[in-house]
Amino acid sequence: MTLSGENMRINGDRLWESLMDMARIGPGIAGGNNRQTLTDADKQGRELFQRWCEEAGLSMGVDKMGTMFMTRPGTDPGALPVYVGSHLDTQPTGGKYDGVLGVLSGLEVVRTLNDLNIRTRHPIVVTNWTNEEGARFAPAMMASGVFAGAHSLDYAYGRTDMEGKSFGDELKRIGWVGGEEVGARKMHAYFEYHIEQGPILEAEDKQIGVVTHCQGLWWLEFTLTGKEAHTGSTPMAMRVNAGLAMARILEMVQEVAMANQPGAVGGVGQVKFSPNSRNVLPGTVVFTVDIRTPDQHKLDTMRATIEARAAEIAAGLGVGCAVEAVGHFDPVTFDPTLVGRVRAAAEKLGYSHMNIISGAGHDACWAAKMAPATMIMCPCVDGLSHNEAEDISREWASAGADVLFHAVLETAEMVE
Ligand code: HGY
Ligand code: MN
Ligand code: MN
Repeated sequence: MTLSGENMRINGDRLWESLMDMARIGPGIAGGNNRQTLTDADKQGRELFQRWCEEAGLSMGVDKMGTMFMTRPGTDPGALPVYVGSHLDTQPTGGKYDGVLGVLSGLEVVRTLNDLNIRTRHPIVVTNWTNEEGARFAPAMMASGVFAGAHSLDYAYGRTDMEGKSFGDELKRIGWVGGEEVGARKMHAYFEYHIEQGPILEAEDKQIGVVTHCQGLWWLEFTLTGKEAHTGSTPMAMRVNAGLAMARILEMVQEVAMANQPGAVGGVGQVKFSPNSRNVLPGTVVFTVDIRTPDQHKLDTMRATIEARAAEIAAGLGVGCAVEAVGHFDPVTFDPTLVGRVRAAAEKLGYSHMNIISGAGHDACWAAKMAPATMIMCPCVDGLSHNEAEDISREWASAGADVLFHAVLETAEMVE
């Protein structure tokens, strides 16, 4: 078979089959997945991925955050590897493709190189980052954050889930504490292929998102302290109502996000009332405000405004208010050379494409601190993600993986 550019395509059926096989591990209750980080399901998913990679001739390295690095050797032992990664962990009510598409498409790139008997000067490393989602242990993109030096290993190990279990203990429990120092690896380049998780590509009828930037993020964890009291017999004037304070703060977050349009978002996905009894006014209310925007100035002023106004709201109700930033990264600009290669690959392959800013956070955002990095996106149905109904077409999956293949091959340098 002549190896000319546009003829080289990945095996879409094989990729789809791998996606469906992985989706059987940690099934959700409505067709998606619940394969949260460091659970037994995550352990099973890791073992399956490891087996597939070893069948494809890759050798495994694991670091102290449990991130899996699966290496295909290059011809030049002195050449830094091209990394192709994403994550296998999911939200509790996650979809089958968020993260998984990028990891298994990286494996498909290697499988296709093997099929075509292509050697590359740079090694290629397919990567599964631990705890991208941050659902069980905040922050999101935790392992790639430690890799980039944004968090210490001790900080990460000490993070606890809703049941008080620590990240470090759970990583040990599933047997995935690796020996490599986190961040010791050096990268020539990093690629991440991911579903858009938003409505733009589908609405614009584009097959490929050429990701130029990723919006920045703050996760602000508020702890409001009220007074536990009977919801029936406590007069309204006597209440120290942390639940009411939370509601007013949520309304204010919505207002601040809307005041910073276009391009800003703000909301809350998780609230914990204690003691969480129907007829007890909460003693404490803990919730995380998630704000994002591609604009650095807006990101910082939104945070300052929200924290100041939340303190006023709480004080007006006599409620204690403490806030801790439990997640953050500034807006990211991806590497123009790699972005150009993604665009050129889409054009060479005849796929429709457009520039896009990533709404969701990704491990690529931290990888970009360590090496030239960029992303490729495919559409998802109705822009839906972080929902078990998340869906993509086989054609979308394959088109993005083809672009990934060509961009990675160009960067890793095919050896004639
Ligand atoms: O929060 C995010 O953007 C990612 O899905 N972890
Ligand atoms: Mn993801
Ligand atoms: Mn996600």
